[in-house]
Amino acid sequence: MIRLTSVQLRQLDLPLIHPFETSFGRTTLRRVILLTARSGDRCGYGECTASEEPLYNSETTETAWHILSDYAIPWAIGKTLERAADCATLLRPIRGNKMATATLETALWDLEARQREAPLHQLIGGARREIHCGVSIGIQESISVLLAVVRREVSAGYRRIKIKIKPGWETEPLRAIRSEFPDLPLMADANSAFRLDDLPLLARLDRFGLMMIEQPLAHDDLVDHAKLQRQIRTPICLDESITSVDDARKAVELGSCRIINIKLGRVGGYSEAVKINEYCSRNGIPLWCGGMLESGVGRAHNVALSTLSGFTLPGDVSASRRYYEEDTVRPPVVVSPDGTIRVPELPGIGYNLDWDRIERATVRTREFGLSQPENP
Ligand code: OSB
Ligand code: MG
Repeated sequence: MIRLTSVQLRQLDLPLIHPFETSFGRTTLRRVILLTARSGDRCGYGECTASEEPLYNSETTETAWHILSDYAIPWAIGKTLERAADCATLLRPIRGNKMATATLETALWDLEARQREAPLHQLIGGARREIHCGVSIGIQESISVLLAVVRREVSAGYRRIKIKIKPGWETEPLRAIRSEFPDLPLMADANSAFRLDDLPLLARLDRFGLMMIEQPLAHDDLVDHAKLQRQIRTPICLDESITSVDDARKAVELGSCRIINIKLGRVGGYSEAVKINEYCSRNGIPLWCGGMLESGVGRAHNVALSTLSGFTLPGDVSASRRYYEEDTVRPPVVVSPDGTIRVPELPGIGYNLDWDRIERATVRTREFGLSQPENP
């Protein structure tokens, strides 16, 4: 039983070690929301994966703060939930804004696992004790810098390399990596930067033997992706386009993709992620866990998610120190030399929060309790 007695929101400003560049922009500082949900003497933690700007999807850190503060938290506080899984039902009337609602949903799953003194992977029905890790490499200033980064990540043991592409930064970077690493598991993520008119160019990427091309076309499109998939050999993986199990089913029925990545925030949390896992396992669609440059708490949730049976491909779950000098959890998330993360067996997400680090990164805080008026 979860009776939500108080919630704390904190915004943390966390500088990235290196700027991260995609087809839609450059990130130098992550503004993340850390949510603490309390029931009696237990707490659970969630991290909001919305970006600073509405470029990956329509949400931002600021819109998530608003939706959490003015809707999701006031609706949930004081309520008694049988299980964390009931949170999704409670928040269902909120349209869109899934990264906001997932912040609370994932915190409640962590809380329920801690109440049961069980690791979160067990509560969600995970099947792995070790997960396979890949890396996502942003757009670089030159091919030689890109090659240096790829060499470093390959020597660190990562099991697949993904590079970000955009029009004008696709063929040459992929050709350069392929000629040095003919057998490397390699893929490319366009973050919606191409159009169906680019079909000839995208079809020519087939020769690089990519594991997949991620989200080449519009964030909200399934039809053109299906047309494209019929014309290219490289499997399409959808990211932005899949926000629910219904989206996944429609994409699979239309032939819009052969692979799906799941991000907890994008689909609204564990309840929906578990449904997508079941649907995709039944239909032979491989899954992997995507990333949104999470700090420790979000990364720990990604580790738990990656234990689900359908997550058969290496995900974008990498070591904290690729992005952050200091992580928000202790010990930080580390990757072994063979490119794996051992799934922690401690209760909940299985990592301890580093409150000293969190305090120093906090730029605003808001508390919600039973005694407070609903909308102060
Ligand atoms: O599309 O997968 C993406 C980062 C920010 C926004 C979108 C994406 C990404 C990544 C980073 O690829 C993955 C990671 O967290 O390592
Ligand atoms: Mg992506």
